Order: sequence, then structure tokens, then C-alpha cells
Amino acid sequence: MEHDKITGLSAGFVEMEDRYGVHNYHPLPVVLSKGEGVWLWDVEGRKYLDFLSAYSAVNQGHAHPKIVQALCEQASKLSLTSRAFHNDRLGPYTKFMTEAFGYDRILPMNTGVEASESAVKLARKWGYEVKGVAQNKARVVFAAGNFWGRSIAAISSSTDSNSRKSFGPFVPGFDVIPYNDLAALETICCEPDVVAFMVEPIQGEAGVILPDSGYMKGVREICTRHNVLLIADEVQTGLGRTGAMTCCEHEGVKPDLLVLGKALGGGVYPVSAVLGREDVMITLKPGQHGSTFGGNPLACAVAMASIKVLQDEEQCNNATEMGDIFRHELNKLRSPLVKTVRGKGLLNAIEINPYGDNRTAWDVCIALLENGLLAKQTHKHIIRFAPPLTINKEQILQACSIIQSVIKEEEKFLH
Ligand code: IF1
Repeated sequence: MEHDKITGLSAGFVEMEDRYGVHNYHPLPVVLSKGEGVWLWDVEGRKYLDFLSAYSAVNQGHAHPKIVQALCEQASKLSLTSRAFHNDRLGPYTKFMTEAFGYDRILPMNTGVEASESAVKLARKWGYEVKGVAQNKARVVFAAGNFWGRSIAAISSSTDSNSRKSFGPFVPGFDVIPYNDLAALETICCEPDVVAFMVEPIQGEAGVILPDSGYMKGVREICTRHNVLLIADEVQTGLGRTGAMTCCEHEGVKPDLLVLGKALGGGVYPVSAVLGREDVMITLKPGQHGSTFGGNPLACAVAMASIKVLQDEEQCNNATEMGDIFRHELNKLRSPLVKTVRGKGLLNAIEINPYGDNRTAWDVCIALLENGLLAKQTHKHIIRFAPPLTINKEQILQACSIIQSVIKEEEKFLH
């Protein structure tokens, strides 16, 4: 086990986690204790470039001073009231967000899965009360390879056996079609009970899968023509990650419901949201949906600071520029290990060819860790690279140099 690589102070932390925690993750053998910008430090004092950004929840960089300041100021004033009462942060937040993203209304939630599931609930409600689908007959369509969380509803649409095994029975009324397949979407949208299609503009967990150019434009046209809601799950692709505030913007597509999460909390607090058009959002009436923490003053203050940082520091443009450099540098790699390099903005991945005695992307991640770069594989042979959007040219070139030298070093395992 990799744990034999863990020594010193780290060993104690890992042993405690191992003994008292549920083993629902297989983390890399590193115990982190400090983060600043693109950098992380472990308890042994070693420094790393963060190329995961907590799965794109730290787009603005670790411990961003303006976000931490907003967190601390609001926390010391008023953090949680519940929605039983109004507070002086929610109103300004709802105005700020709907204007920033061009929607009529926002439903504030906390995690990505809550916001995604809220979008599905909104679509069903709109389907019954506006589109006129018979009660309990609404169908929501998803793409194979989707990932929108770990709830029973989320795994009910999953095509990943590991996420589903031994968690049944599953939520009915969910259909799955192939990703990046407009013909399949056209066919299923002809069904009168279909109320929505929820899709990631780039599939993150599936391995940074980019659809054909024009796919989202085609999805938009088909959904509009069939009066089916287009729900874009931008929990991972949104908020600058692909070089724009939403990935849909690259094709000039405006979803009917936009799901945001992760970096909306600026890496310091769980904040998510559904933004939507009036006739959908207004179907929710008092008592029909809610959340203890949804829309709390602290979340509102942090989320406004998080968005302002993305805007003021022009992090979308930086993501585009640094992402272009990253893919350009890695495409110089001529290695039998590297099958492909793909991505958009600073959401990138390398697909590894199986090599050596069953060595996988995990082994490459271990070698990257030993060379000062933290990244994590998704599935057996894909490594996602997603640094904070604050990364500069010197740091991205340093990262490329580490990745190139590790890949070259791993070639010694080739037969
Ligand atoms: C884990 C994956 C990434 C997401 C999209 C909704 C959610 C996620 C597109 C739910 C969450 C997280 C979950 C976390 C690891 C991470 C992940 F590997 F699981 F799939 F990023 F790719 N939509 N993704 O990516 O948001 O409820 O977690 O806030 O579960 O291991 P959440």
C-alpha cells in the first residue's frame, strides 16, 4: 500500500483517518496543512503545485485574501439565520447573481448535488404545472458518463457502476442517452413527457470529455424546439474554469437552468445555486423546497466576493491563456505513455496508455507528487489537471516541466 510512503508527522494523521473515518476515498499519500494561491504545503513542510483545485472548487486560489476577508467579516457579524427570517445579504446577493449571469431568479443552495437535484425538481414542477405533463409521468434526460453528485437521485442517472452498486432502488423517470449525440436527443425529446435534459458542457468526472464543436448549440436548438428545459450542470466547468464564466458561453448557449457550485464558494465555504428563467423558477411556492443553510448571509457574502475576484482579476482570460500554454507544452511530449492531451481553459486531462506491469495513472500521480505537483486520476488511465485560475506563466511552465520529466521517467517501465 502507498501508506508505506507516508512517514513522520503525516503517518499519525493518516492512521487516525484510517482508524476512525469511512474509507470512501483513496487519497494520494500526502497530508496537507496550508494553502496559498496555487501552492499547498504538507505537514512535513514540502511544497506542491495544486493541479486539482479541490475538483475546481478553488478556482480563485487558496486563501484568497479578499474572499477570506469577506468570510471573516460576515462570520463575525451574522452567519446563519435560516430562511424563516430575511437577512440583509440575501437580497443583494440575488440581485448581484441574476444580473451577473443574466437570469430572472436564483435558488440558493449549498452543494453541487443539492443544486443539481433542485434543478431536476424545478424541471419536474414546471413540467407538470406549465408544460402540462401528467402527474408522476415527467421524464428527465441525462447523458451517459454524467456525474452530478452522490445522492440517490444523482446516482440514479449515473452510468458508473461504482457509484450505483448496492445503493438501489433508484429514482424513476430518468432516461440516459449517449453524450455528444444530437440524434439521440432529438429522438427522445419527441416524447411528450420529457421535461428536461441535464448535461455538462464538458464532462469532468468522465475524464474531461469534450463534445464536438456545436454540440451545445445543437442541444439548445433541440430543447427549444421541443419545449424541453436545457439544464447545464456547470458545477465543475463554470466560474472561469474553461475560460468563461460559463462553459456554455463559448457556443453562445443560454441554458434555461444554470447549475453552479464549487468555486462559487471561493474555496472557503460550500455555496451552490440554480439560476433560471421566470416561468420555471416561479413554480416554487413557500414550503415546497428549502435548505437550512441555503442563502445564508455568510454564503451570500463569500459568493459575491468569489465572483468579484474572478471578474476583477480577469481569471477567465488567464485560464484561456494559461490553458493554451499548458496544452501546447504537453503536446510537445512524444511519449508512448501519452495517448492524448485534451481540455479547455484550465480544465485539462492526459489520457495514459496502459504501460509496464499494470501501471496506471495512479502511479504517474505518485511520481508527480514526489516531484512537487498534486494531481489525481479520474478512472484508471486519465489524469485531470485543473490548477487555480490564478496560475501564472512561470508556474504553468514549471508544472509542464514536472509533468514532462515524470512521463519521461515513467517510460523506463515500458517493456
Ligand atoms: C466526489 C468527481 C469531480 C460535479 C458536477 C455536480 C457535482 C460535482 C459536474 C456535485 C462534484 C466532485 C464530487 C467529489 C469529487 C468531484 C468530482 F470526481 F466526483 F466527479 F469534480 F469530477 N456536478 N464533483 O463534478 O457537487 O455535491 O460534490 O458539491 O464525490 O468524489 P458536490
